[in-house]
Amino acid sequence: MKIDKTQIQKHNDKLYSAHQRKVKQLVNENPIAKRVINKLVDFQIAIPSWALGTGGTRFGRFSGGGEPRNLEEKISDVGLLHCLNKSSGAISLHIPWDIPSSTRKIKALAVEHGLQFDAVNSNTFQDQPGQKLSYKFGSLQHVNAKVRQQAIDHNIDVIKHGKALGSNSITIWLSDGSCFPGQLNFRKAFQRTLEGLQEIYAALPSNWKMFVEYKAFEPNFYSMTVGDWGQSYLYASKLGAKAYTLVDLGHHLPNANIEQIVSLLLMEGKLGGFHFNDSKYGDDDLTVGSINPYQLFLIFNELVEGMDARKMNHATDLGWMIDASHNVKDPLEDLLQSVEAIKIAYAQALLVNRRELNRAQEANDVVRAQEILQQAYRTDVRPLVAEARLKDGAALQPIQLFRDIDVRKQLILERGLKTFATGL
Ligand code: PSV
Ligand code: MN
Repeated sequence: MKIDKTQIQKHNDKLYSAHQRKVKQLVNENPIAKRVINKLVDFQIAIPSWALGTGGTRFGRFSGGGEPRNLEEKISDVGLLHCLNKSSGAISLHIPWDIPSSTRKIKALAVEHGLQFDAVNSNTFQDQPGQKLSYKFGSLQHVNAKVRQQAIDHNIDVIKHGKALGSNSITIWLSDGSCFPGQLNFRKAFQRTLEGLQEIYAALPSNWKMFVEYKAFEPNFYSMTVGDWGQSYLYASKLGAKAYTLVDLGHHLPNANIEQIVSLLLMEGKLGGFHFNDSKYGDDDLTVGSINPYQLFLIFNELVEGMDARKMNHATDLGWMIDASHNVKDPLEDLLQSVEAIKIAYAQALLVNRRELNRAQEANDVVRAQEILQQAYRTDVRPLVAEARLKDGAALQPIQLFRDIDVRKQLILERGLKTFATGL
């Protein structure tokens, strides 16, 4: 299915005058509002190929119908999102779930939808049909060198797929670790993992980045071999300049100060990018901004401050990706909400009066510092985000348009009610 430009136009016409009033007011009140709009136009967030179908828990999965059945349909779904919000111009693939049958055709399809290929992801957390050796006791950390080699070869293969598609980064998330005390020699597990990562690193094309993603627990519950940002940072530092830490917001223990982690990784030039989601208890993979939007804003506040300090390009110098799972919402609506939440947090962070905040910090004026942050956070920036979409030819209210033109119904008609997307 494709959305017609006239459908977007009609939708925007209906909402235009009310929208315009709100934008004008914001621009009058905020001298930098226009600059914020331009930055929002440039800011793209990659959609994970594995989040286009209904997610599940170990207790069940309740499919919503019309899910993409193959890579072509996944790209088409991201194309729909991008058409509605002009902010989802990239897709992140997971291998082997998304191996293209024809790289040439898949590339052409992506171009047709205005999409790029963001980081490719490897998978050594599951055994694939026909796979020789099992990852039950880990992959790169495994006591058996042949298992380690199999995992290394897989990652190098993922790089090859990514290279052919025009991607320029690989995200490596290892489920390696242990479930019980005594199961693992931590030092040996770390060293074996490092050696494996070094071999993969050696296969990186010169313009590529390697993102080392950490996670506190699950599927291993006693130790994870890349369990926190410190461990990821250790690997990334030992690997070299092309290796970075990837922060998945759900991969921390409760109450972790993620914004501080982000600030310091940025300072060290070792922050690679994000997997955005939100959580209440663990790796819940909920819609980013649905549980703790203030934390998301505080993360972006550190990002804007830290990236500006290093003169980085906000749009292109870090990997911006969503990693979520939708058990009860329509996946496409959830992704539209996710992208919106990220852009809202980014816009609010851009509005923070940095000079004043710095002055308040240097004067130990705690109250003033909080006022400055919350002044930005409590500004309703949604009209600015909508204006950026409008400028780019997208919809003023993407979810409303998605519902008005019955996108899901169309997808069910095209693909059927009982379809199954690969992923978790
Ligand atoms: C692991 O929980 C993770 O966050 C990694 O990024 C994986 O690649 C992804 O989820 C798989 O769903
Ligand atoms: Mn992740």
